Amino acid sequence: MLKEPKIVLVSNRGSYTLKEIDGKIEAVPAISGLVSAVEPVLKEKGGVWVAWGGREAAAPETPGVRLNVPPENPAYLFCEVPLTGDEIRRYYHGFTNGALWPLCHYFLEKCRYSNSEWLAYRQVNFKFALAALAETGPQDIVWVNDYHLALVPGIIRRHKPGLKQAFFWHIPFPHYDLFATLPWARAILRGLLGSDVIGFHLPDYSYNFLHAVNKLLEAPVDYNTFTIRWQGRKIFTPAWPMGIDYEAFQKLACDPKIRKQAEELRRQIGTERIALAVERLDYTKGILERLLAFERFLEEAPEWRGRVSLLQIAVPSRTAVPAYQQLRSQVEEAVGRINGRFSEGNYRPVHYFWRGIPRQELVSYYLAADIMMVTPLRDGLNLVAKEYVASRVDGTGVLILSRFAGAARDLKEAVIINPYDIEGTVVALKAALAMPVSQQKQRLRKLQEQVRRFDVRWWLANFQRALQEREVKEEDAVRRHLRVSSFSTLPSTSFIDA
Ligand code: GDG
Repeated sequence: MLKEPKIVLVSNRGSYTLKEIDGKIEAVPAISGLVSAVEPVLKEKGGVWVAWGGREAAAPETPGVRLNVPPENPAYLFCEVPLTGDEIRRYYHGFTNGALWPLCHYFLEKCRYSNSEWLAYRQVNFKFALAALAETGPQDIVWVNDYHLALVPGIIRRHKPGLKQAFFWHIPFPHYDLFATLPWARAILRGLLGSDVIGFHLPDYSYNFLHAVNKLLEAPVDYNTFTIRWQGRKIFTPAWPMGIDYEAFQKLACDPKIRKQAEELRRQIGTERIALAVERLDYTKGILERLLAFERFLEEAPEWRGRVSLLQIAVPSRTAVPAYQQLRSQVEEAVGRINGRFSEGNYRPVHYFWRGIPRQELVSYYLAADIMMVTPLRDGLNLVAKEYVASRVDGTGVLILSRFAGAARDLKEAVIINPYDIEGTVVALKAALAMPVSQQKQRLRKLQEQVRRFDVRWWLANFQRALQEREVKEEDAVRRHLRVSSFSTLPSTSFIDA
């Protein structure tokens, strides 16, 4: 009997951060949208997660650790790709966060194109691909995630041409004009085309990708079926916005302990209304623009002074990259200025935290917030917006959402704003504060329906189906070729229950 194919998940960071304490490796669970989305699948089905553990290796040839995780109840293998300090600097802080990230978010002026960083990106992609290949049997499925590892599918395809591969690009894919500024744009595209399925959050990102492939590689593309013909293969580039575990957020939001925490938080803040913002401290997230809008709002609406606070959680991120250090100073200066101008007695207009908080606590923040401000200048999707919607079990609350967040395409009942338009954001904030409960409930019902329907299971099932369909076609071809009469000896590709 043939075994069920194993999933080999490949991503820059994985489900664990590794720490060496007194010569012993300790695996600390990592927090990210990707972990919450895909770890349950690996826990259920087993498999391998190939990722950098977040620590610095002494030498390029340092072997990575292989750990059965979760430690208390092992279900899958965590396979570390060790990176040296120099690789971290040039591949991670350099090419991925100093070139690809700003480019894909339309911050061309922040892009630094360096040949040495590109070479490190290539070298590290090789490392990941080789680590994945070492774990992969001929029937297994490789699933690569995100822009850090765009070259991995191409490398794997060269070594094992028959392997089934999926890729998901979590950030925007920019317009061709912008993407073409990258000196290595063609190599990135060729790398991605090693995959059979390349998923994006939005049709616009797929179109941009198809357009770039067509113009830069002169490959035939079909905008109607989201397909590319490349080296004798047909590649599918669908738009599947990532979902969240809706039920899990609802369950947490009903937990009496978390509800009590939310009440406590409201009591501590002490204002009649609370607006909340939660994100990594990143220049794409529009934190500074939001603070400017809040400041303008307090200037224009003195009747709200003392009655509404903004709770800003800024999770430290990419702290070694100068643009992030600069942003932190600007944000903290703005917070200081606003609080200096408008604090009175116990009233503090902005409560600012430069730290991450545990997930359960995060849900208590969602519960405490009358208004959620998700106002990025550009964002591939944005899971926080969906998490807020899912957590509002009493049906109230207002989501203010940037039109430049991918999530705005489906979350139409949110109050949609342009974060570059400070005055417009002030108007939206006033409207949110004045919105009757009946209208809040009406909007939230529709939002919740959307987030519930297109949840993380829907997202994962799409990949399963796409890879299965491809296999059915291949099975047909194999049958015709070998003239065998039964499918029973051919493997199935199920990797998650739909
Ligand atoms: C990239 C794309 C795309 C945040 N703060 C805390 C915390 N979080 C969790 C949230 C959410 C996740 O991190 C953040 O996801 P986002 O989607 O909001 O943003 P990015 O980190 O930029 O993610 C983005 C995403 O990939 C998925 O494809 O949507 O567009 O940029 O799940 O809950 N979690 C905890 N404490 C925090 O302080 N526990």
